[in-house]
Amino acid sequence: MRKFLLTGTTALTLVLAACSPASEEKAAAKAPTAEDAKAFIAEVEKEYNDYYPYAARTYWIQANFVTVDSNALVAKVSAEGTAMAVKFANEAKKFNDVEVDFDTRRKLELLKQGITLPAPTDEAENKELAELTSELDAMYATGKDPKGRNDRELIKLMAESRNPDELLEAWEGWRTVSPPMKEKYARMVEIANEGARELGYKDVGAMWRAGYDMPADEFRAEADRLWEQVKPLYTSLHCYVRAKLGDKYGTDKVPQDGAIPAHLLGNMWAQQWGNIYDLVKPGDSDIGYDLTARLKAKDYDEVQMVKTGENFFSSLGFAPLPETFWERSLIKKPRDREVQCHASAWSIDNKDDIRIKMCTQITADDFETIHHELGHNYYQRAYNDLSILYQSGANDGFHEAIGDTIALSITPAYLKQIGLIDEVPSAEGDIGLLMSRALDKVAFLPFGLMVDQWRWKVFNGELTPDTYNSGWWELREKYQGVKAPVDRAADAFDPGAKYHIPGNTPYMRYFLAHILQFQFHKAACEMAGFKGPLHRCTIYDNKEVGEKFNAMLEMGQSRPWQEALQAFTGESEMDASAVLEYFAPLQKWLDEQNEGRSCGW
Ligand code: X8Z
Ligand code: ZN
Repeated sequence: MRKFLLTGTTALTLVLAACSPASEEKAAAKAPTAEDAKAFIAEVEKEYNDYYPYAARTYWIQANFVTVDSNALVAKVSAEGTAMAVKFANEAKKFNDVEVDFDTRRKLELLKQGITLPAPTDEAENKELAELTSELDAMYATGKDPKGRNDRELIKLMAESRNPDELLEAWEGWRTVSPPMKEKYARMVEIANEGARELGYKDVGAMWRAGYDMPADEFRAEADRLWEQVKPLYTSLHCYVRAKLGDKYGTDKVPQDGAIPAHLLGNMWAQQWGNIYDLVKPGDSDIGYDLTARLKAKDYDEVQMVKTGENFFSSLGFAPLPETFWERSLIKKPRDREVQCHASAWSIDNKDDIRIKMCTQITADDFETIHHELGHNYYQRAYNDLSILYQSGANDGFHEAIGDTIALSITPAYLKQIGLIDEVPSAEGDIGLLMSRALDKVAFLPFGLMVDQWRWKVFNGELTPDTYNSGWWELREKYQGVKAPVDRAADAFDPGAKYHIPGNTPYMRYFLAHILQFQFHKAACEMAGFKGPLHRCTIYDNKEVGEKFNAMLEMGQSRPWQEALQAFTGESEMDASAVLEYFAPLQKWLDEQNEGRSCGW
């Protein structure tokens, strides 16, 4: 999801007024008051309300038609927005010592930390930054491997092929798009860091960590704490999967005491492993259906997949998507032009003009991604009456967790209810069911964590262009136990081959979301009075749960996230216990399977 909020606007009435000699004199004569702060916020809100739809439309056009012209327009809009946001952040600082009401204080604080890539006040550098980010984004969107294949084709190959040579070729091929990004990326880091320092942060990473309603240093520890909770589960899964891959490809290719080569896990980035379920499925406990095959057998097309997602939200009591969603979304890859295929959800006018953009394929993966994206849209619509400064997730992990929470309710019972499968498999298939979920959700956790561990080191200077790539692989190995299948060339820039790096989307949100969605799911199932294992619970058709869910969504970012969490779950801390409870039967089974193996890497 692209976030426009807090990236600025062009009409700088307020700031111009504040910079005129007359008002400077006034300011010197009179300390700012609570009323001044309120007036400032009101003006900011007005400016952002004007800027937002204009910026959103420009970004939308670029993502749907990636051309030299649309890139140039985005660079301009983005420079305008950043300049505005930086000015507002600096203005907000003037009220640091003024006693103001809760909302004014919260909004002032949000203005100070809500910029993903701040620019220095120097106009030329701001322009350069905007051009760099727009170019990087387009380089990813239009990237092709030496055989002319785009990311979508290569992602499909990585999911389906079991030929290690073919997999390696695709893996290496996609990574040829990123070396030319490296220099631009390094310059981008330099400028954005300068911007962060002007705003009083050590670097951009420190600024990102400041956005969690707790001291920035505590947030780092919070992420580590959550990881420690789930690490044993991940290690068991890794051990089992490595053994199975050893059986399939040979232990010479997959040594049983080290990291797993990254091209064998069914995913271009080895971030979710669900596509190799067939290689690792528990022989005596299979799910009994293949959702991709079922979608195809039932002749689902792209739009019907989205309608099915909408139907789930409707069953919880959410109003149907507006007609304009269907008219304006991009649901199918166009044949004749370059688009940014990485899925995203948009709110164009902060009201009802919500849309998704994804090059949908008829697969179980994309069926889930549709729910993910719709979760963003329903969140955006739920908080659309709030101040524009509050139109965001309670924290960014919440925004990423909403649709995923719904997708956890895609259980066999639900699939039967909507006619996608004929029989609900018996409890004997539960280990298979859990395995399939764990391959996506548990395998993701260390990846979700390491991406921003890498970026934090890039922003604080611990990693430099010379060590960008080796630093990336050190973290991949440390957290994921995954390694590059071949030595990487000196100019390689493998992080750039992952959308969120050239796209500059912070990634810790996905790690948090993978914890939060289980916490939400568990709370929802308790609310629904469900008795039984969490992986069999679906909240489909439960209006009471839907109402409580909506109440949390309506809060947007107006309160600290701890309160939003409390409102829905009764807990005020993020906690991975629900992940452990959900996968407890699998953990037990994995430990039995792993007996005699030496796990870890
Ligand atoms: O980027 C996404 C979403 C859009 S916010 C499709 N995700 C991350 C990724 O693809 O790397 C969802 C899961 C993690
Ligand atoms: Zn998302």
